[in-house]
Amino acid sequence: MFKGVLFDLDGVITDTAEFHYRAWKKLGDEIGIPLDRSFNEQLKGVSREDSLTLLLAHGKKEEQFSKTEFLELAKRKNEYYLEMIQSITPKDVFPGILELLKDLRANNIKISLASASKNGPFLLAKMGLESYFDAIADPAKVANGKPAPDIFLLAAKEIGLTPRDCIGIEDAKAGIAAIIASGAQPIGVGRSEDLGEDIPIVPDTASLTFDYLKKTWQPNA
Ligand code: UVW
Repeated sequence: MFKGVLFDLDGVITDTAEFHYRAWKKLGDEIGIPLDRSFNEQLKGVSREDSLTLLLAHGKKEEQFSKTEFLELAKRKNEYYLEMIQSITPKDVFPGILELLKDLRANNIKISLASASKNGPFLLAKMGLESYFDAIADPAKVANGKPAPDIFLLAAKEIGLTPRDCIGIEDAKAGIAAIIASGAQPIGVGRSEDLGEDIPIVPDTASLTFDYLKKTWQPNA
């Protein structure tokens, strides 16, 4: 039986993935790099700075901004995003997530946050979910962002477990790659076309029940 669950946040616990998209789109429009939802798939789960690097490369404008301007653009995007997430409340927690967190706690399964977002603690507080989490891995402490495994390795370590004893839950391609690289067992939320044909996928979080997690767990994997 698994001993821990490592949660991504954006797009798994609540719909912040949509706010990230809108904030990047607003910034992109301002600097002449239109972005659509298909390109946005590449930014999902990826850190703010790495997302901006991808966006500038997408618009072939990587040479156009100095380091200072790059940091200003990243800050501007975060300001747009922060404005959008002020209104988040416990009502915005995705269906099934609160029940899953409660069931995991009732069964002594450790819970850790493995999000690339520096806004993770703020969002968990807004949704009233802080007390369910045994740990929040600090993305500032890891050298490499998703798809590297670092944040999942740290999230497992913070709850005193090895990733092999954990399930990781993600809605993004880079995140699934990071879970697999860490040695944890992945569950994807979304479409197999986006996330991979060879892993357990649920179409939405309502299907993420404790029973489903137990069913997908492969003891000797
Ligand atoms: C991500 O976009 C993942 O991070 P942040 O919320 O820190 O910008």
